[in-house]
Amino acid sequence: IILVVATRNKGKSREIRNALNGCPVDIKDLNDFGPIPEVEEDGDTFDDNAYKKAHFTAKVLGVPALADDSGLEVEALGGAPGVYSSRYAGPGATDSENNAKLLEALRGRNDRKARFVCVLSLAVPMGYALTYEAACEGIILEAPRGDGGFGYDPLFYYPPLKKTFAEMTPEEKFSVSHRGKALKELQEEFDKVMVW
Ligand code: ITT
Repeated sequence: IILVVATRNKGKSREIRNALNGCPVDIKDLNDFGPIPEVEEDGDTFDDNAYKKAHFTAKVLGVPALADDSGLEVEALGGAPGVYSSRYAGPGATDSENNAKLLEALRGRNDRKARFVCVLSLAVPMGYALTYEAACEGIILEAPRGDGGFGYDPLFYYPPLKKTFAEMTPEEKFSVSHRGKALKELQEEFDKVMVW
């Protein structure tokens, strides 16, 4: 069976591939295919966008697709950047531009609570989609720490492990992150319905 991870984000794709490593499915992502139409991520919620990406990809490629829509919600910024996390500093922004913009937005603020949210949507061609959602709470630091992970990881400090996501090993991040938790829910359901 082929499962396409409906993403072009290499950090996400790596984490999802690692998690599904034991499943006997042939995992691909959008970078493994030639040019295919882009889905417009214009939903107001992670849920809407995850569903759109999964459905669109399953339909266009004719194979099951797993989409991840995720982002960072900062309490003092009213939940921003939220669904705009990947383009917080503008269309095509790099991770470091987004991180710089976040530090600027929080400059001088003491309330630095934030949470990462991940919604996974699993769709088959012409079928319904299953959805899994999870979050992880932390604090936005005043300067980056660590060089693992991707996106906002160097700024996201997770108090229980006293590390940023970028200072964790991939296994540590998986055990506590929004994506790790959502993937575990998905895997439990796989285990109930699939006979490998
Ligand atoms: P695809 O739509 O192709 O999957 P994308 O990066 O545009 O890629 P999203 O719209 O879901 O995906 O945006 C997610 C953004 O949220 C991502 O680019 C990061 O900036 C941030 N993000 C999500 N999960 C993260 C994580 O585990 N660590 C750090 N940043 C994360």
